[in-house]
Amino acid sequence: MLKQLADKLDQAAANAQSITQLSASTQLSLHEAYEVQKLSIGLRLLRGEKLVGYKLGFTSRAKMEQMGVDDLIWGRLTDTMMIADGGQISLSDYVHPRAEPEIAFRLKHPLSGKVSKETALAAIDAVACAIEVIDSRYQNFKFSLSDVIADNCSSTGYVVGPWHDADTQLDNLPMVLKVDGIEAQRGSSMDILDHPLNSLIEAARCVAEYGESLQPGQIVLAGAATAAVALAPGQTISVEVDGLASCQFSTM
Ligand code: OOG
Repeated sequence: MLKQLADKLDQAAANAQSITQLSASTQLSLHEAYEVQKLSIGLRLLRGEKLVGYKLGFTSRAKMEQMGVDDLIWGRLTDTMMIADGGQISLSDYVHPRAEPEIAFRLKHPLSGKVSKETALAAIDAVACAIEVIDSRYQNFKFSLSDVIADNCSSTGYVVGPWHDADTQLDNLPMVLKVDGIEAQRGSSMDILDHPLNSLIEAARCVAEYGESLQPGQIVLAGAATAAVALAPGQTISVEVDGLASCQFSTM
């Protein structure tokens, strides 16, 4: 049964077609929802995609309020989800995409389970500003917690800006998402679990609950600092974070 749900979500993502929420007909526990996510991403890996990291979701109040959900969630990132900084995406590949301003970590040491701030800091290779493109496979971008977990937490694409040294300070940095150069959302790195490093610590703990670990070379997206912005064709979306080089992409 979980395999069928994984197939359904994989097909919906591959064909950019929305489906009815799984919760309309099936009550999944959170554990089962993570199993569906794993099976569904497993299909992508079987087709040759590579696991390149993880993302956290609902790490800020703004996102929890926008989506009416209040629990931390995590999903998987694959290589084909990467959008080049300055690149262009075609909205025909998406159902109803939205963009969010984020912070990305690249790791140089493995991390798994309960780790201290010092251990997490020592595992960071580099940090960057990032934009996540989320796209729910569910009609009207509406879901329950188990629905969104099964749907890989709406992960679809991400842009990472130029990398900076691991010791770049990330306390309370203003973060702005612009559409065509005009501010659309403003937040602070502090809006992400009080500090984005806490997202990395949470990511290590969350994946370990499911027998996985963060690996050297992998990327972790810390979660959006603000609500997400719906995309339309012909836009340029940029994210500016004080002290970090910015990144952007455009839509067609
Ligand atoms: C779920 C993904 C949330 C974030 O950064 O909070 C997320 C969604 O809103 O569709 O990526």
